[in-house]
Amino acid sequence: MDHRAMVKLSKRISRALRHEPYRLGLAPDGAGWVPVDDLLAALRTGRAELDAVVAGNDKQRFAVERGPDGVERIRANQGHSIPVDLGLPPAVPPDRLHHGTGAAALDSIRATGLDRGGRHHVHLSPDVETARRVGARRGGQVVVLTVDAAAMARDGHVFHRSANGVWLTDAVPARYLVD
Ligand code: HQG
Repeated sequence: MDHRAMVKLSKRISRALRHEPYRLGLAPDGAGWVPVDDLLAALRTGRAELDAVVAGNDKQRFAVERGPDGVERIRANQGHSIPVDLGLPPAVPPDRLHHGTGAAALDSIRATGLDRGGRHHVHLSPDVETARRVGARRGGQVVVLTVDAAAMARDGHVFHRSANGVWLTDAVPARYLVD
């Protein structure tokens, strides 16, 4: 499979597992897991293609494992809009985390802080480079914000670290944005 085909399939899998499994006739369990065979059938794709996307994914978006019933299953590591409980334990974040966004959102973010929008959490990156890449998806000028995660944690905000190193929290009030 060439790179373009991998990206395309990765997007289809993301959409299926994070946003619209029900439209495809898939029934994720409470933690977002779907039997691999069900996903292959729903997307009309092959196992080799799926394995290539899971292994070659730039961001490790998906996890594949054998469930307690012996059936192989897959889920997205984060980014859902459907209700799922990923079961991630609270974790102590690094002192500083970063969030990349477009310049157009800056005034609003400075006024109301970062909100989770259509997802379950605000997504924060451990390093500036990753945050810059996330922000670049918006087009236009990229802004990388720094979050005082140490202060947030001290004040009782809960963080989780997803399986691919993205830091998740419910919201970032504006006062924790550091210049
Ligand atoms: C912005 C991708 C105005 C926020 C990425 C962002 C990431 C506000 C957008 C992951 C705001 C939401 C998540 C406020 C937040 N006013 N704008 N108060 N608060 N925003 O896509 O963090 O490829 O839901 O800055 O790489 O961009 O899907 O979040 O621009 O890891 O695996 O509202 O999604 O990963 O956009 O990206 P998103 P995100 P995947």
